[in-house]
Amino acid sequence: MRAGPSNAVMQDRLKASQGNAPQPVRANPAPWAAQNRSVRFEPVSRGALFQDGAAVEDVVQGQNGSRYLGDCWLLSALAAIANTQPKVLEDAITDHGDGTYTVRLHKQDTRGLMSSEDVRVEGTLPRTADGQDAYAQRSDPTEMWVGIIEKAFASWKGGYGTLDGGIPSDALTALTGQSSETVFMKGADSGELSSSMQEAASAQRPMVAASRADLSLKKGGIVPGHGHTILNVNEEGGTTYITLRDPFAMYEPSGNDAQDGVFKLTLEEFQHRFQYASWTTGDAASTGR
Ligand SMILES: [Ca+2]
Ligand SMILES: [Ca+2]
Repeated sequence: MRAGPSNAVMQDRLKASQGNAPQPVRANPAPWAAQNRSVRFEPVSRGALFQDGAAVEDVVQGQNGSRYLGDCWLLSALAAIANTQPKVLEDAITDHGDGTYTVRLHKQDTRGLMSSEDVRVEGTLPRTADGQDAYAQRSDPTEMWVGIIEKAFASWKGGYGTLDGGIPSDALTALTGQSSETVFMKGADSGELSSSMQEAASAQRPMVAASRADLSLKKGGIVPGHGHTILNVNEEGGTTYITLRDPFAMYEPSGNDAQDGVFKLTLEEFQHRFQYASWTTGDAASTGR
């Protein structure tokens, strides 16, 4: 079945034609390729795809040296889907029982037509020379889903290096098979923003956001040019709050309890510190051939 472009896609095109396209995000100035030399692939001892299902905390981006890969755009989207529609992640992966896995990934072309591709990968995961996880980290060393999906993306796009920088809504679409809507913070009406974001959150749509590529954000504890997960949007006493998570599971403004990357901003603070937010539109995938 074929479908025309959704309203969201047309809106995005309109915004793009006004010079307002989502900018790719990656949160590290160092080049990626030089850090890749020591990585090798190893089987996972007593590994399972999921331990207690897919959860936000399962997703941790690696930092420093050969552990780092700038795929915050992908990992923030994985945490967003785990937060709202974990079954989508469980359904996206097939375990063949022979040490290989297939991940179904979707792509939407400029006309809005969705197509899918099944990407089969071996169950070995990348490790650094000193025996640590490279790229996505495992909070539970036996839980593989994040590493398998990251590996399938790498295979799909042409290597881990191609994941170094990207657009979070592309990852949402790839995993859910749904088109996405992106709203830009600059000049947005805060009332409209508040209602559309609250609506998306209460509809359990996976939501992501990109911080501005402004180094001064660091002083306030926020990683600049970085994909974040939006965990919640709610209103208290007339003020709209956005709860966010840094996929490193670490960086946040002070006064936000445990240093786990989860923090809360008012909508006004969010508008100043972030470039754009995206969420799925909920349209069912229209899979082309
Ligand atoms: Ca889990
Ligand atoms: Ca926190």
